[in-house]
Amino acid sequence: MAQTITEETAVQKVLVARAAFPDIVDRLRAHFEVQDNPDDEVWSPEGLRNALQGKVGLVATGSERIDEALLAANPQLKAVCNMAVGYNNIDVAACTARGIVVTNTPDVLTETTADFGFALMMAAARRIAESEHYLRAGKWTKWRYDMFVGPDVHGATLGILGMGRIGQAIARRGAHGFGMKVIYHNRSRLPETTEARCGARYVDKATLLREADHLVIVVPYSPSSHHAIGAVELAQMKRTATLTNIARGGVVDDAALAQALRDGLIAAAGLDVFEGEPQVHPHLLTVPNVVLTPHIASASVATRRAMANLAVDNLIAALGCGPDAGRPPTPVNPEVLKR
Ligand code: 8YV
Repeated sequence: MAQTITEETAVQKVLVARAAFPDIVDRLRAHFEVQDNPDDEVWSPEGLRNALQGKVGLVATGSERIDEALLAANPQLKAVCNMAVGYNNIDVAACTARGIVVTNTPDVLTETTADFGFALMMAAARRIAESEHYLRAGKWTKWRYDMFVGPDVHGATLGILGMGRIGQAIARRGAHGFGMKVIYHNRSRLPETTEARCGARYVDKATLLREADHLVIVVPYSPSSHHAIGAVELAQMKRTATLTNIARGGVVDDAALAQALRDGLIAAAGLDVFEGEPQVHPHLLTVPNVVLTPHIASASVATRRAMANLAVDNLIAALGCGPDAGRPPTPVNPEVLKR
C-alpha cells in the first residue's frame, strides 16, 4: 500500500515480526517504513536477525526471543515493543545496557485473561472437555448418577499463586461472583485495601498448596519461578484439587504434572501455557483429566486489538513520533528514557 511517511522519520525502518491486524499495522506506516509478516512465517533466530537488519524498531510477540546475540547483530535497534504483558522472551537487562526501550501491554488484557483463567479452571473442575470428548466419541448411551462428577467451584477455596493485576481480577471473580474463599501467595503481600477489594487473604506457599481446592497460577516466568510447581508441590495439594496455569510454560513442571494427574495426586488441570510451546509434553496429551488450550487466554477480538494498538502506540512514541513522542505509555525499562 502507499505509504505516507512524515518528514521527521522518513529514514526510520521498523519490523513487525508476526502477522497482526492489518489496519493497526497501517498506523505504523504513517510514521515509518514498515516490514511486516502478513503470512505469519515463524522465523528462525537467524531469520529474525536478518529481517531486523537496518530496523530501529521491532513489534514482537511472546514467541520471538530477543537476546544479546540478536541485539549484537542489530546495534541500530532502539525499541522493542512486545505485544504481550509478559516479557520473559526479552533479555531486558541486555536491552537496557544498550539503551533500547522495551515495552509491554499491561492492563488491556487483564479482564479477558482473568475470564479465561476462570473458564479453564471451571472446565477442569467440571470436566467439560473430558465429557465432551466422551460424547463426541459416541460413548453416551445413558445417564448415570456419577457420570463426570467433579468438585464444586462455588463456595470452594480458590488459591492464587501470583497476585498481580490478573491474579487480582481472578480473585474478584471468585470472591464476589462465586462466593469462594480466596487465598493467595505472592512475592510480596498486597496492601490491606487491595486485599479487601479482592476478598483475598495472604498465606505462605505451603498453606496455599495445602488448602486450595482450585489453584490458579498467574506468576510471571523468571528463573526464580521456574518449576515453582513440581512433583513436591503437587504432592502437597488435595487429591480433589485442580490446577490451572495461564502464566507461562516453565512455571509448572509439565512432566511432573502429567504424572500427578495420572496418579490421581490431584483431580484435574487446565493448561493454556506449556514448556517448549507450541510443543506439548506427550504425557499431557494422553491423560484425560486435563484441559489443554493453545495459549489463548487473551484472545478476545477487542483485547487482541487493544494489545496490538498499545504495542504500536509504544513503538511510535519510543521512536520519537506522535503526540507522546519520547514517552511510550507502558515501558518496562523506563530508566532508558531518562538517558
Ligand atoms: C500473548 C501473553 O497473547 O500477554 C501475554 O503475556 O501470554 C499473551 O497474552 C502472547 O504472549 C503472545 O504475545
